[in-house]
Amino acid sequence: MTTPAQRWTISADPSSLLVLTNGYQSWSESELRPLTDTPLRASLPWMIDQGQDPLFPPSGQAGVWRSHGLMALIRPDGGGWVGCALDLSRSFAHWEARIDVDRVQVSCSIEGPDVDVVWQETSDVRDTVEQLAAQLGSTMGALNPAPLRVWCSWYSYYLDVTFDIMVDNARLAREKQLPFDVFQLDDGFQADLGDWLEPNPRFGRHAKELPAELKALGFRAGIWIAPFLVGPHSKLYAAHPEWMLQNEEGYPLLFGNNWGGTYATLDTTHPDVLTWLRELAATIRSWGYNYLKIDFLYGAAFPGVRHDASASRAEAYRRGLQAIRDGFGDGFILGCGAPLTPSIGLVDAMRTGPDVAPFWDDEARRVLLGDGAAPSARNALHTVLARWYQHLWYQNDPDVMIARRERSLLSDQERGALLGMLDVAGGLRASSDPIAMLDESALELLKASLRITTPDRPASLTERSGDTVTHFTRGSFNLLGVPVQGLAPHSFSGYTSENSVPSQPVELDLRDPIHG
Ligand code: 9PG
Repeated sequence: MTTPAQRWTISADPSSLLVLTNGYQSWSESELRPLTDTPLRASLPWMIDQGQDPLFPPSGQAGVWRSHGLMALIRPDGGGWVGCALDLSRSFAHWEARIDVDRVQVSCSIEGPDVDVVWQETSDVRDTVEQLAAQLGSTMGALNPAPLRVWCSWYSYYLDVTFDIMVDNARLAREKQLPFDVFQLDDGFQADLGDWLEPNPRFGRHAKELPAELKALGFRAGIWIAPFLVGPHSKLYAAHPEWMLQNEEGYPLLFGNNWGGTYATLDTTHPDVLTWLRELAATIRSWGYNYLKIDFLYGAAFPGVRHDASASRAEAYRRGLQAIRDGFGDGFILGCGAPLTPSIGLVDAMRTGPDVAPFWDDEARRVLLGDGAAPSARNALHTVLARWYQHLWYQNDPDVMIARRERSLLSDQERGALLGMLDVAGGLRASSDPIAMLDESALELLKASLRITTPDRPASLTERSGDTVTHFTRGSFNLLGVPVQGLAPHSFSGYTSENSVPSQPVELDLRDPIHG
């Protein structure tokens, strides 16, 4: 199904160029690097399964850079070249830039039905990236609903969330007049992956009882599922092994590594699977939820043997996503762990980076094991900032602010960098902080992070204090471990601990966010 690659040769000194890459799915590393650098390549197979495209992972070789959908090369004057595919609803576009002695070989191969691709020289890479991203977004019918402010249970309570924790936090948020729109229950309420409608005794009650409590407090009810994943010990797996993506031997393919082991994924080219997904989303909607975070979506595009062997991976994925959209109707859908480009037009919002965590960096996993998709504040900033233009594809979800000082290793500067990330990315606002844990100054910081802003643009792509886009019109990030031009390590110039609000927050008029 892959057509022969298109190729271009760039006659420019490779050591003078930067490359802007876009990773495959929400968590995959995206960056702005000297072309001569070496990309990280994860050393454990499950990290590639879970954080990369196994059919087109980072090269791990000096001077060989891969990118999904869109890629740019940048000269010292800010001009350069931008490549973008123009319709990615049924195909993946695999870009590669490769140093060839004193020039650069660029290629784009399309996996799936052939599509038009542009590779364009420009005097301003920033403008051209935005123009081509806008063109792709409009061809694919990108959705642009009002951004929402979400409290999500994951980043404080993880799998130990309970019904009472949700209601207690919602009640306190109301008492303290915190401006959240949605209270979203994350992973932990379900019996197993796939057995979403059955409660986990640890949660205390059934998730269908929660929306009434949240609505009574004036919040929209949100919930998380990983709709394509199936646990190997689940009832769904036992009942329908033929619904799973298969390996070459005709058995369900088990891959990844989370929740203590591997998992299977649904084959979204199977008609009965699509009916089941549609009904799952409709059932959750009928419980009173109108905000749905769908996670680990890359499962439906994982390489394997499918019922409809003629479907490309992107096509198979989009059929599954369409079934969920059909079942959930006009409710708000947030994609996560999702192949980015085939989601455009079907999701309201998209996670555009790895998970934020209450610490700056996990150097062992990132540097020694080569996994740039690992949860950490640094990895979230790194990837989100390199995707500044993706608000043209959906509402960006740069992930949570962590305002609390307890149960967190983040410094004030690092909290400021997270606040700056939310400010420049625009889009959704989210927090998981236990409300009772927040003192006055943490509450102020949380409120500052809940202010909706318009997405910012880079001030420069050639000046950098880190291996991503760091210089924006509203301020600069220093992601390095040393001060740069008076800017402290791990900080944002628009926010410091002495100056507790962002320098130029741009507040939007929120349209009525309650639709459905
Ligand atoms: C629930 C969580 C939250 C979170 C999602 C996703 O590769 N990893 O180690 C890895 C860990 C956690 C993770 C994704 C990847 O989190 O992004 O918001 O919903 O699932 O299980």
